[in-house]
Amino acid sequence: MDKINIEDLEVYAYHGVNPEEKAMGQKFLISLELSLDLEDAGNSDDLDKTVNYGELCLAAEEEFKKEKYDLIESAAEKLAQFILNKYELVKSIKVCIKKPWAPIGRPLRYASVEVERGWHTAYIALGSNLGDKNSYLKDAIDKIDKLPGTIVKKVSGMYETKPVGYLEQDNFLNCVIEIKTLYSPKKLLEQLMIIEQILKRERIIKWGPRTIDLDIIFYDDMVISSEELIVPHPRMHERLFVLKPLNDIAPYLMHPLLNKRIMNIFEELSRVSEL
Ligand code: PH2
Ligand code: MG
Ligand code: MG
Repeated sequence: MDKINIEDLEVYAYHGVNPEEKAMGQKFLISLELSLDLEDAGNSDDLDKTVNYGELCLAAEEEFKKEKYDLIESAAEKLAQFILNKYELVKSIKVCIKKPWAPIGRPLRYASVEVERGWHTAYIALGSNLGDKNSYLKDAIDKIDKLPGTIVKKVSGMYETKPVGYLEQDNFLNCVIEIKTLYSPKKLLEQLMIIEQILKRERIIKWGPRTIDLDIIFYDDMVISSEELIVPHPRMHERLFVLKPLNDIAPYLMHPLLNKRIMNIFEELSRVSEL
């Protein structure tokens, strides 16, 4: 991917654990590596098709001085999020913060941190079979879109489906959304669980009635097998209530473990079962 680099932009700011650092301030050096596609800008010679590095430096400096953090980790994290949110063209960014006057009582060239952050694409399956199902789904989508650093890009149709697994319960309403997010898989899961709590999800019976269920189906083409989270969702390929809405918005998407496209997995399962 193409890059725009800023090296060692000098900014006077007030980050530090020691009270003197917050009172007196000190010099910081900010380096930025933006990953974005520069081909259109290069061929058209049009500043609107790229990021103006002059404006970028001024905006980064203003953002960096806005707060006083204890840690340069926090300053780097916030700066990365700020730039990714401000410049739509930027796919990912490395932020390096150097502290050449770090007050450790020993001479050093600098202490520094570097973080790399970027946009990810995730698919979330939503289901509801209690109360006003339609408005639970709409509310959940709205709350996901309002999460910081998260944008709902596509929403499938809403499908009424028969319960799968535990059968003695009302029909479900299901849909799938595509999002762009800055959250890691673990943080995204945490945020989705908070939204489930806000929408009064109670976990009583496994696979039983729920006002809202939010499941991460895919996260980029990542394969995750941790205790809290399994991605791709381990049962998605057996469930028409996921595949049908997913096929609306991402028919050509590849399942990274089955090595098949959604349209083919959907078609094969449709032939042997009904929604
Ligand atoms: N979710 C389940 C179990 N069974 N059946 C349908 N039709 N829709 C669901 O969303 C669903 C289900 C566990 O999450
Ligand atoms: Mg589920
Ligand atoms: Mg769930």
